[in-house]
Amino acid sequence: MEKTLILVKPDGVQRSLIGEIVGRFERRGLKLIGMKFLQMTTELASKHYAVHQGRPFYDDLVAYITSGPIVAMVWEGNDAIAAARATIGATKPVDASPGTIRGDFGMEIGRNLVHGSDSPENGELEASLFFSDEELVSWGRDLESWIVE
Ligand code: DAT
Ligand code: MG
Repeated sequence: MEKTLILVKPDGVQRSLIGEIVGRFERRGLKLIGMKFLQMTTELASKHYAVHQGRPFYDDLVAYITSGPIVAMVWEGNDAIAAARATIGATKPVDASPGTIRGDFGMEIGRNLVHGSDSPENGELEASLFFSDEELVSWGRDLESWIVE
């Protein structure tokens, strides 16, 4: 089963959009298996954004993601990565379709509200940066058969 790490970034928390954002993944049919509220350290941010080290926007990206508390979540499902990224929308909010989180609430790439993993491998890796195995909960959802064939 695929896992995706979803972050409500500091702008999402500051703008009181936690519930709105969480609700979109929940209503989509993804299954929540881990959730916490925290402020990222520079050390955690440098691991999470390791692939972007050296890019011109890297310092601003780390400053932004560590600037206030975030909500970190792991959501599970068949095709969880693709489903979550479609719900989030394009990286640049101006290019994101209305109906997506970034398309409905965002204006700038440096304030794009949400993170979602981009591959099953990175989903596992990123989940392990934020959650221990014990913090991820395996549970049976009673309405599963109404979401998954
Ligand atoms: P995504 O968050 O859609 O997976 P990404 O992994 O390419 O996008 O980049 C991570 C974050 O870095 C992205 O959410 C915003 C920032 N970023 C990416 N490209 C950027 C750019 N050209 N200028 C400024 N910030 C950028
Ligand atoms: Mg990415």
